[in-house]
Amino acid sequence: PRVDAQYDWVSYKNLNEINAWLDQMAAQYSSVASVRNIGTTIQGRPIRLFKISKKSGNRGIFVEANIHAREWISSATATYLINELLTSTNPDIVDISTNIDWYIITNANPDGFVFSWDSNRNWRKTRAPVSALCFGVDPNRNFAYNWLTPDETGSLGASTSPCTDTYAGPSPLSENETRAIESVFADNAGKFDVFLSFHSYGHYLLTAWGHTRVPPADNSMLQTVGNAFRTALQAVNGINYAVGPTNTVLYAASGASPDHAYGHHGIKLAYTLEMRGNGNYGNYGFVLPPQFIIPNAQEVIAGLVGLVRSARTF
Ligand code: ING
Ligand code: ZN
Repeated sequence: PRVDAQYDWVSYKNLNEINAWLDQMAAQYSSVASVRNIGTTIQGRPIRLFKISKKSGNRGIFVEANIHAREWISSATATYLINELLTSTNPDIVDISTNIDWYIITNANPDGFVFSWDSNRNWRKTRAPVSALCFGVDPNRNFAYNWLTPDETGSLGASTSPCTDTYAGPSPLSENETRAIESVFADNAGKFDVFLSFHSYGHYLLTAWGHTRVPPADNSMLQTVGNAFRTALQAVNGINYAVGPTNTVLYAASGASPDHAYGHHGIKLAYTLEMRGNGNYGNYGFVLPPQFIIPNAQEVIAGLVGLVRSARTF
């Protein structure tokens, strides 16, 4: 099958367009790429994992994007990354696509994403009915490792109130979306050296921990590898990402996926990327104009090349 000439990174694509494109790419590159369902949302939509493996025996990088519905740049960057990994002839990209297996969830929260297109552009959570009047669990507060655990200052960074934007859910991994991601960790134990959670916005590369201010055991490695990402990203368009532990650099948050990847599954190089949406390049927040999709993706991918290069020294 021919890749749809309509698909580009000039405009944001809706869920149907993204899914059709993932199908086309998996078909066109079927010797190295595949897409499969890892779960189903409460509204019946598939949660999909795109996998790229060009060589047997590779270790892997796991990317989760758009777990927060309104952060559209995160899935646009994930599809751009897939396209680069499958089509680029740049030696740095060929290296990371050939010698690393990539597991990429472009849309970790499909129900919320559709709601953000059709009803409320500022929607963050899932669309699970959670009380008489409210919808949505914050999937990035629903992971199991130190779920709903306060930090040293007493800050939870999550809520027990169903109507708030950081509602942690009734129990750890209560949601289909978080269980789907958990199944990828569980089914591929020992496979991943790096876990990346794509968000916007703020120009941050955030490390463990979110749930405590105590630095993680691997803090110096996380910082060194993160600084390599920052340097490589900044070289492209000049943006300067801040690198450091989530709780001290940004804010307290328990039940987020990187804490779970690191604390529960032992994936040391677990990071949150907060991409464009503020600063010198315009204070757009979550509604980043589409002409910034390509520059954002290009600088993030350059950052990832730097991150991989540094990670290989450990
Ligand atoms: N920011 C992240 C959030 O979930 C974060 C920040 C990352 C918190 C990792 C905890 C752990 O709130 C956005 N923009 O969603
Ligand atoms: Zn987010």
